[in-house]
Amino acid sequence: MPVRRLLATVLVAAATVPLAATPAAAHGAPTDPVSRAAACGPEGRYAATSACRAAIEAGAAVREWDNVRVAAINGRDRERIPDGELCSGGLSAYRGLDLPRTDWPSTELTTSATFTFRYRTTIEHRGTFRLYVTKPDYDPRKKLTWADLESRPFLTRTDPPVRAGAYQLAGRLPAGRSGRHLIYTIWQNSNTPDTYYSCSDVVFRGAKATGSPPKAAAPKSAPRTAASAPAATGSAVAAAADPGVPVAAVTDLGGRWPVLAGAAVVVVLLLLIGASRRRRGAPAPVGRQCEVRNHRAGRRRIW
Ligand SMILES: [Cu+2]
Repeated sequence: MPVRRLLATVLVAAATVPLAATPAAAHGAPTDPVSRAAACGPEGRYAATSACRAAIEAGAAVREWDNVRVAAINGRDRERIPDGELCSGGLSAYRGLDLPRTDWPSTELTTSATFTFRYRTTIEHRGTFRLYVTKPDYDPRKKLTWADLESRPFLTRTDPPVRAGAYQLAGRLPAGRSGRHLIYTIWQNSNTPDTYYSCSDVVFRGAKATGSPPKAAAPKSAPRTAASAPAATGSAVAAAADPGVPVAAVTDLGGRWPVLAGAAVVVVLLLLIGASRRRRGAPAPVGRQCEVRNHRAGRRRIW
């Protein structure tokens, strides 16, 4: 029925408007193997662990789990990021991520196995990912230094594909590791001045003859940003105003159905515009003000 189709089209279009108009949330972090910032994020499943609680107490702005970001590094990571502060990118707002602990949320991996790393993105950027692994004698009880990492990345990918809200970095896990290690991910943007730093704690197991796939040591967290809530609300509104309902109801009302259908559309649009304005009215957190400046051109929300 044309009216249903029209209503559905208008509602879907209206539901997407507030998302497109919302300022960009942030940028990204590894979610598989899960990074400390993503694991401890407010909606991550690990926020209640001792490690995350200690990190937040020491200072870890994990509400912005995807914003461990430093401008103007230009590839001079080892000169600019001090030893002992690798996981925070040297940012005092994230210093809790540098805590030397043996109980950070970790992901179990199989040495030498093929693996697709996932780096969740809230704004896509162009750039190169470099992944480093700790040397075989790594000691998680000490703060991470550059000397703890292999000097060369075991994986490098430039502008990898994005699927399901995450960059997909297909590759192979490092060989010759066992037990607790750390994968250090550097994402150097090429279309912004920024570089992102992330620590993912992992536990390596030896390769199995059966070739069973790697398993996570704990339930995997797919951290959601605040963006998930408005998106869900938008869908809920669209579902509640399912065009099938008003159209069926008004068939008994003679020629008044176009008026009622029009009124329903107007009401839904007003609700959505109101919600959008309320969101825009909220003051941007400090970390996001510079980000909005940096990302005015390339802003695109993908989930
Ligand atoms: Cu960004």
